[in-house]
Amino acid sequence: STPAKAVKDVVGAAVGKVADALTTDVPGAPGSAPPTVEEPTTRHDPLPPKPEQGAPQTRTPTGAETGAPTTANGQQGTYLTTSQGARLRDTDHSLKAGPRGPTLLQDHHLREKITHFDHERIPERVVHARGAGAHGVFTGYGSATELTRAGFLAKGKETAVFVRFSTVLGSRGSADTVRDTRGFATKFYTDEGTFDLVANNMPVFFIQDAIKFPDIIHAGKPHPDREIPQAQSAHDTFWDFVSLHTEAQHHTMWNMSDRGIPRSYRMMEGFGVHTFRLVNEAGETVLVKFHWKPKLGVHSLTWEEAQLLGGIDPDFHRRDLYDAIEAGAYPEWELGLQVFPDTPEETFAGIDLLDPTKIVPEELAPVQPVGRLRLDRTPTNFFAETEQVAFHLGHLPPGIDVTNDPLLQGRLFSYLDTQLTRLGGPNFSQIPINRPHAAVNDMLRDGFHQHAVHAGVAPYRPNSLDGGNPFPAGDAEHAFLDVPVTVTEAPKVRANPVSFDDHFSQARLFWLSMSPVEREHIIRAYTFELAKCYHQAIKERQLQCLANIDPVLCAQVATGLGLPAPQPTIPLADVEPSPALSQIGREWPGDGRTVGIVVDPDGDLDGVGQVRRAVFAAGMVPLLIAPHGGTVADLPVQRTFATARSVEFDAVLLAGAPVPAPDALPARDAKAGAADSVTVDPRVLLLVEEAWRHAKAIGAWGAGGQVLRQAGVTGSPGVVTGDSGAGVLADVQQLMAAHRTWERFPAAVS
Ligand code: HDD
Repeated sequence: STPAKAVKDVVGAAVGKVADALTTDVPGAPGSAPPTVEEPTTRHDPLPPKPEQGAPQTRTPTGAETGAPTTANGQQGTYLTTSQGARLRDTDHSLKAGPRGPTLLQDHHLREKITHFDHERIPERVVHARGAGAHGVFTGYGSATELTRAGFLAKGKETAVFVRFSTVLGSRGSADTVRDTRGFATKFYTDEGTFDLVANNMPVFFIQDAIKFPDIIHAGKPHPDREIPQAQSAHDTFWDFVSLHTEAQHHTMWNMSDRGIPRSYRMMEGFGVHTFRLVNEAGETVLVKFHWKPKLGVHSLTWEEAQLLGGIDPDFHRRDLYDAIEAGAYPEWELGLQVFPDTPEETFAGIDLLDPTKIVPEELAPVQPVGRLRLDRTPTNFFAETEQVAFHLGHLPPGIDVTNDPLLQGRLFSYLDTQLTRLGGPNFSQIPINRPHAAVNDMLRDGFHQHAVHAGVAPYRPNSLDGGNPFPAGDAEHAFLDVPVTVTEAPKVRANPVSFDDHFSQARLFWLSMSPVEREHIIRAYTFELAKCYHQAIKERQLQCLANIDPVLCAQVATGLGLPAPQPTIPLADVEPSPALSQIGREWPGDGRTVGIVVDPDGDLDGVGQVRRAVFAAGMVPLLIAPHGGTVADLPVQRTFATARSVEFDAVLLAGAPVPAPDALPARDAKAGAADSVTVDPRVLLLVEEAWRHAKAIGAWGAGGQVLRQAGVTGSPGVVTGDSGAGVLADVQQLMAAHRTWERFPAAVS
């Protein structure tokens, strides 16, 4: 044969081998064994992102649209591909030297898949690692236009926002309901540049100078030797620090109050903490503090609920936020300002506005609403949005400037710095969630993860080669204005102003502003946390701090710890309480609240159907709890006696007295005095007992009354009975407006 024919034969044989391999080795290919599990085979495009959930506007740092296909969900086309777009026929088997042979290094798909997986995690945030985010819209009222040139506060102006709520101490996988401060960080994508309001749900901070931030966080984080406890302040190092470093006492008091265990992210206030400076078109300035006021009011869990939820539903706050938004119960807040004259002293009513451990009571400086925030979209992808969002106090639009608060000054350094490690370099503002919606033309170039294709040759100023671009803007073009505040000539010192020495008066103000039941909760929280400490000296030192705040508080906690109550070492501050600090005594809308409805298959199922519709109509979420899943008389069952726990519900309704299901826990005898002969499923009894203990509204009609009797709660405040579900629900709704039936809690102090 000719040489040409020989080559053809070899190629032909090789092609034949490839063809054999394709027909014998590929699962699902003709001739191979049928797959044991049936996969869907109809080909279709990837699921689109949730409605209207594309990435934020895609712009290059030069402000131009990228024109690239949207990769918001990173998935295009029907077929599985490599990261380079080559279609793949198999991703379940590595390329091996025979079915039983070693894996070949040349398997580029295997290496790409595993290498990418190995690098999926980025460092979690050094604080605020655990969080949940949502998109929304901010609408200005126009009431602040005389105070600031910031355009997003103009009347009717709508600005896209992303908000991330968080705990502070815990790691990414920690529980939501721990006792801790909550972060409330808002990114306003304004036309004039991004504004980040990096707030907390408490208006004060542990320290007055940012140089102490590593200290307080080292003390609050788990002990360095055993790395326990997770996401807790109830341990020695935390109390060691705050008892030695008494400026932390005011913030600690907030943490020990019900504010430390919010019912929901939707029911928290937010505070910018620091005093900021606003500047208007005329160049006039005022000092302000930012406040977020939730439409639903400020509400908390009880400590026992928080603890149970840590095990039963560690994602409670996340779930609550997403469920509410997806159910259309969009959380809302008003942004408000406390406004102070910009005087050289930077004080108001004797309170140092640069001291972040101090509030200005709302009774002295009312919070003036300037706009409304509504969260109406959950993220499409947690990592891309919630994890990669990067906040920074230096992200300021024209019209808002900083003050000399030494905590704020240090934060201005820390937030940019931390993103360099966390997000892998200086180009994190190009990540979709961080991209400004204002045009960007910044002369920053190159660096890791540079996504922009910059045009031009002269990223410097002045230049003649790029026609002088980019040009500096002036007042007419709404440039950012560094307010020309006079800096007093003074020697360099490492020292605080004398006014920063007052560490106890406002902790006392907070304590005195609480209702009896809120004080009781504070006492219990201190007692719990200090009882968890091992070192006697730390408990004694913290009791000394409490003595300087209030003798009653100190005595109660000392009793709980079995220690003597010390005498104050300073005169008790003579302060006026601030009723605005109390969470109790008003009525609030019930949007998105959950109502657990216990269904007895032999009970009033028509009534259950009506009540369920009425709960929906009231903007709340009915969850049917039945002995088994599926449906009961065509009603969908969301929880079973095995999966339901009272902590999930804001109120419990009983439409019957279900007898123990086959999988029930061992029952105990009915309470003395309960005349009913029927035994109720013990899990339903537990549900009612816990709901009662947590001061929640409970309602029953028909045979449901038997459950109340067996639980021993009939006639108790906040427990209603009636002939019809509709009537009972109306009463329960009324009770829910006050959040809890407060009189059920014992109040040791008044
Ligand atoms: Fe901070 C994150 C709020 C003081 C350093 N902080 C962070 C977040 C919130 C706050 C809500 C989470 C942002 C997000 O969701 O990504 N921090 C506050 C408030 C403070 C405060 C209200 C006092 C008034 N923080 C503070 C100080 C420092 C930091 C004094 C450092 C000197 N904070 C950081 C940080 C974090 C952070 C290390 C961690 C992750 C991040 O920034 O992006 O830079």
